[in-house]
Amino acid sequence: MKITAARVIVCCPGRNFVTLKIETDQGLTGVGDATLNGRELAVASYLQDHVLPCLIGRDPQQIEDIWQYLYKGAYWRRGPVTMSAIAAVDTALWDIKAKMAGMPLYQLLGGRSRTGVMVYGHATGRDIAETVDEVLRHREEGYQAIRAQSGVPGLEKVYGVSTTQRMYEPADGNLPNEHDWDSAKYLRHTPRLFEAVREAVGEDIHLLHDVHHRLSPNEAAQLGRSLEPYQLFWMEDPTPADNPQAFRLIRQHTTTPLAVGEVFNSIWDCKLLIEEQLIDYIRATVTHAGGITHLRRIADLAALYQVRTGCHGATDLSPVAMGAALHFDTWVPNFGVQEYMPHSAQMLSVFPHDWRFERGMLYCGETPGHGVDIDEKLAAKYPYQRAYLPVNRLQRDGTLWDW
Ligand code: GCO
Ligand code: MG
Repeated sequence: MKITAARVIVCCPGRNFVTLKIETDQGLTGVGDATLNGRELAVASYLQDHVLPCLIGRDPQQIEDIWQYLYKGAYWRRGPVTMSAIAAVDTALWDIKAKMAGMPLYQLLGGRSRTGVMVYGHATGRDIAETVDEVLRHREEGYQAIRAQSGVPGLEKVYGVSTTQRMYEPADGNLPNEHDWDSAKYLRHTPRLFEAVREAVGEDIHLLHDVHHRLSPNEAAQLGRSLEPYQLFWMEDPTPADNPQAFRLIRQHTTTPLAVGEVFNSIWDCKLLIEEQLIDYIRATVTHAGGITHLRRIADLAALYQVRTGCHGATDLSPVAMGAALHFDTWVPNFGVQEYMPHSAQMLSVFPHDWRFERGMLYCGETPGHGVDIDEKLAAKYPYQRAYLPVNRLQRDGTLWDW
């Protein structure tokens, strides 16, 4: 069996997606997601200019060898651009292999470990009252796990809160928008938010919160402690994880569970956090962490230390990523939760898929492969549009801060 063609498709049905499609001499095709929000064309070029010429003629069944070839062979290892490109190839090859076997991907990985995938939805509001309403609306829709974010009094624009629409889209500018930040205001406000949310929603719903890398380790420890009465499922990215040792301090002071890893692209980013049991959930994804082949290694390492998965699932990961993630989640023994930020109908129309949402759970389909394709004709109607993630500055003096 041989790879006969491979194409990178960049489209913008409401937001940018980079998709790789691989074709074989036996007529089977596979797709993978390579979207790196705000830096999409870098991955498209990495694939187009450097990876695809090496793929033509190779046997698509040799997934492991191709993974090693692209990883070790480039000499320049790791990094989000490289690992997203490798991920797209890997995901497309697993799709092809599962189609060859006539099986849904989760069967090839080792079979079903659960009936469905618990997801968490996003409840966001401009203030506490709005967030409480959104949490209750999610509960009505059947969600068992809900992430709560709200505007912070005195701050113009904060992470996760859209001022104009209900759906929040992180890449919101044709040049980077500027947000403002004040850790003290946020630290005062957030326990109040969770007090109100917990009071309204009761004890049975899992509550999550994303700090988006904005606190110092000491501040993160304070926040974790002040949220303990509200029994969070997790507190996400409380401080940047560039220096994983920083989590030792947080861990010493709070039992609020921690989730980290949406920006990780390699097992080496995760290693210390997992081995020292400094986190409870690892958020690496199929798309940014080297595909199914590499994410599986991360999950297996995590399992040794009772760390569970909580794959990133924002809208900047395409429906292809969601399809692959759901097969992974259906199999992985140490599953925790899957993020679910629904794509718009327009986005979904470009990616025919067989997964479905029902009362707080996502279910992968049973069609061979990972169950997601791309409608290339439709995709061609939505050309790339430049879009950036925002930057964040301290309100006090404009110092550039973590976003
Ligand atoms: C999340 C994330 C996202 C990211 C986005 C960046 O927890 O869902 O933090 O909202 O900001 O994916 O591209
Ligand atoms: Mg996050």
